[in-house]
Amino acid sequence: MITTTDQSLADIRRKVEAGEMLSLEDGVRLYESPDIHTIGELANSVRERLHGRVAYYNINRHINYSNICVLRCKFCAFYRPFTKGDNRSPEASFHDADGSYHVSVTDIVARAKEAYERGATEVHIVGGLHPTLPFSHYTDMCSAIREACPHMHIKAFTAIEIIHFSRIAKPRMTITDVLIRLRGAGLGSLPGGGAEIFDDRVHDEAFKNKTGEVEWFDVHRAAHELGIYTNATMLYGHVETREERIRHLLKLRAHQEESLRNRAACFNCVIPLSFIPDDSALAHLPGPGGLEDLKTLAISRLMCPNIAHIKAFWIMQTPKLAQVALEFGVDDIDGTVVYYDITKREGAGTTRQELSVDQLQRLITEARCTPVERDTLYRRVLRGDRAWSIEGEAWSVPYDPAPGSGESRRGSNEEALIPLTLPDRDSPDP
Ligand code: V47
Repeated sequence: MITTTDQSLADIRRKVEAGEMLSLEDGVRLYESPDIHTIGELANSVRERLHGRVAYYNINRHINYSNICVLRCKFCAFYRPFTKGDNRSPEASFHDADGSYHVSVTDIVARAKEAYERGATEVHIVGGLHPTLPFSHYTDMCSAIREACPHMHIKAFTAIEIIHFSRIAKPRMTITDVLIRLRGAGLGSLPGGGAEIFDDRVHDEAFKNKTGEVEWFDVHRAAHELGIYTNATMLYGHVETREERIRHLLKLRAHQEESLRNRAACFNCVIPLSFIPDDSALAHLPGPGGLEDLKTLAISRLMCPNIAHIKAFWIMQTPKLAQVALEFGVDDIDGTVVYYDITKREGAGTTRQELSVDQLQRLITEARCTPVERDTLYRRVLRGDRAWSIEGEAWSVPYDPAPGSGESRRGSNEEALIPLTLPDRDSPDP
């Protein structure tokens, strides 16, 4: 039997092997240990118990509808303030000299449709808290995408946006009613953003004006009660301590326990987001190094064994580190993405950040894992040259891969493709 190099981790190993939950103190000790090999081995044992050597990716498209935001989060380099008196029509997209931009519903639908026609299964939509757009703007956005892309999963709006919608709706709406309305318009699930670190001190220091932990959980609780699956993030490597990260993960684990026991849906995955300081008000901080990234991903796996998936978002952790992380507890590296505005490692310039399916599959196979294309809810995608479907579903979606695009290359499951049928517009949303 392999013994730990860091003998002080022996009791944690015993707990992990027995499937026991780790404590706050265990989590802090894991962080303090220099024995990255043992931490990785333990995280990998949980990952293999849940998923074997399968590693997931998806064909998706991120769309950021606007960076205009009433908040001023210190870690964020994405937002631009609203210009008072700006009453341009939401029907016109613009990109101003100060970097602020807005994408109209028509243009969002065009982007989603382009991705859908090339085989994307998911669109991931988030943006800033815009002070003047009405709630109907967001329901219209979802229903227009649903109409144009009947089987595309719409994963949209962080908990913070959902709270914003409940406040701007006239008359004000409950979180549950906002979610019901959005689901009726085509929303499939919620992304995990806006969680940052669940701690009052960190909140006051880094994102004071943002609604905090209680409201974030209110939204995810309401979603889970309605049967809407959600994700959960943790933004690490800025002003928080390691202990505060562990407390954050424990809060996610406790919420998941409740959701698994009492609610119709739960968290699909945890996504630890590595802080990128560039151009933010915290640009003087160094940000987390690669080893800290790896430890955080592995420790997230160990602290939250009741949340099925741990995602390394390659945009933030980089493709190479996401690949290494596949041997340290991670089982998902997100998808093709194509455009991403919230963080840019390359600094100013293009927001195009894309991995092709070939590149995603290669990252996974080089890590000795089996690539599996998933949809947003981690169902297997059955993909052929010209159509994709979801395991267990009676419909399939034709697509036309265009050379050079992220969605252009075939997935790994093409041999399992079911016979092509035209999409049935009356079938339930994905
Ligand atoms: O909420 C903002 C973070 C989040 C920075 O659910 C930053 O599948 C690093 O939530 N450095 C949005 N992070 C992204 C997000 C996400 C991403 C990928 C997949 C999913 C999912 C969700 O990005 C924000 C904030 O926590 N963020 N600024 C920054 N400078």
